[in-house]
Amino acid sequence: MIITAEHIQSSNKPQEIAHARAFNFLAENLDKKGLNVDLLIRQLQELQIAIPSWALGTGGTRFGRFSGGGEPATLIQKIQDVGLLHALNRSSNAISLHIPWDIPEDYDQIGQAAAAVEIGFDAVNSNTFQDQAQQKHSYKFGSLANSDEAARELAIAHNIEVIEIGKKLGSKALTVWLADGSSFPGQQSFRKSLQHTFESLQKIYQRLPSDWQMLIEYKPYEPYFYSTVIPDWGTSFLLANKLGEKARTLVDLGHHLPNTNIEQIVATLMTEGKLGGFHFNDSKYGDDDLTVGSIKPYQLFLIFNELVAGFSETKNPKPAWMIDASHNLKDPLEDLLQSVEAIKLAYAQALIVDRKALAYAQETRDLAMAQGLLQDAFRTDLRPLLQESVRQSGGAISPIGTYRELRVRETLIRERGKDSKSSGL
Ligand code: AOS
Ligand code: ZN
Ligand code: ZN
Ligand code: ZN
Repeated sequence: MIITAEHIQSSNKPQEIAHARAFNFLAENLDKKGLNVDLLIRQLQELQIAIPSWALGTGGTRFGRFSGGGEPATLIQKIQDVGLLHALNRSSNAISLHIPWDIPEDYDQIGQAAAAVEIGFDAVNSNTFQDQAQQKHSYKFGSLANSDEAARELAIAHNIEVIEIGKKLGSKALTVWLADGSSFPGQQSFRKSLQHTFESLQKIYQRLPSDWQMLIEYKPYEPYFYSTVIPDWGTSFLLANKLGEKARTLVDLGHHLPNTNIEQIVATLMTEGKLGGFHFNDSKYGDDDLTVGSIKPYQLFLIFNELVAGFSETKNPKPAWMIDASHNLKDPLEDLLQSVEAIKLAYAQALIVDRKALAYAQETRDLAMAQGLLQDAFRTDLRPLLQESVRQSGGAISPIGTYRELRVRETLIRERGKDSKSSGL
């Protein structure tokens, strides 16, 4: 299934008059506030969010899995699915692969499939949280942190192999998430496991090309429930600092204990130039991996508020923008369209914050004004601006509407079958 420019145009056509009315009204108001609408549109167009290969199929819980059908069963099909998203929203021009779930067989063929739908390859993810068939040493008690040197060496070799795969695809980053940890007090030495983790990461870091980054995730619990070796941003930051310039922290929004102030973490990391990337998702309780913006859109806005401030006030390089989600109930492609839209809306809201007035309110300790300035931006309905930016890029005014109108899922089920199964968790 391919979505063409003609498909998009004919789907946009009946919406154009109403859209133009809403956009012009908004643009006039933004203009009156002294905002440059054309610049906002360009900034929105430039924000591209990578799609995780593992979120294109139906996720499961430990209780069951209910596929919606038409899942991409091969890497090429996953690339094509991201191509469908990108054709609709012009905002998802890259895929993030997980190895060994997505090992390419024929690199030329994979490269061509990606080029055909105008997408590239974002960070490659290593997987040392599962044992593969015939694996010599188990990761049951850890990978880079394992007390067994042979298991550590295997995990190091795997990460180096992932870098090699990424190099052939044009990726520029390796994301490391470790499940390593313990479920019972006394099970392992905190200090030894952290030291092993550092030394293992160092060996991987030595093999990182000069224009690559190593992105280090943190997570307080799960799959183990007493400790993890990299439980929080502080530990990730510590490792990144010790490793060197190319290592940075990756913030997965679901990897925090309840009520953690994530926007403050973002601000601190940016000040130190160590914010490497994001795994966007949303959650109510833990690593729920729900649609971005579905539970805490204000938090998402506050995070973007720090990001936008950090872009001009710190030297932090542009972070890698990725989604990390799991779809148990919704159509994965619809869910991803909603997630990308939520991210871009939060970005747009942060872009219209009156930063001069906010700085003045902070200096003069005008608390009501400071809060009001943020909420004024958050409560401005910027959807027509986002729609206009996508429309001008050749995308759909209502991506999900067009997706449904074109009967994309039905077509994918027809092409791939009801029971096709995507690799992943
Ligand atoms: C796991 O909780 C992390 O979020 C990782 O990013 C992981 O690699 C990804 O979720 C795929 O399972
Ligand atoms: Zn993640
Ligand atoms: Zn996670
Ligand atoms: Zn998650």
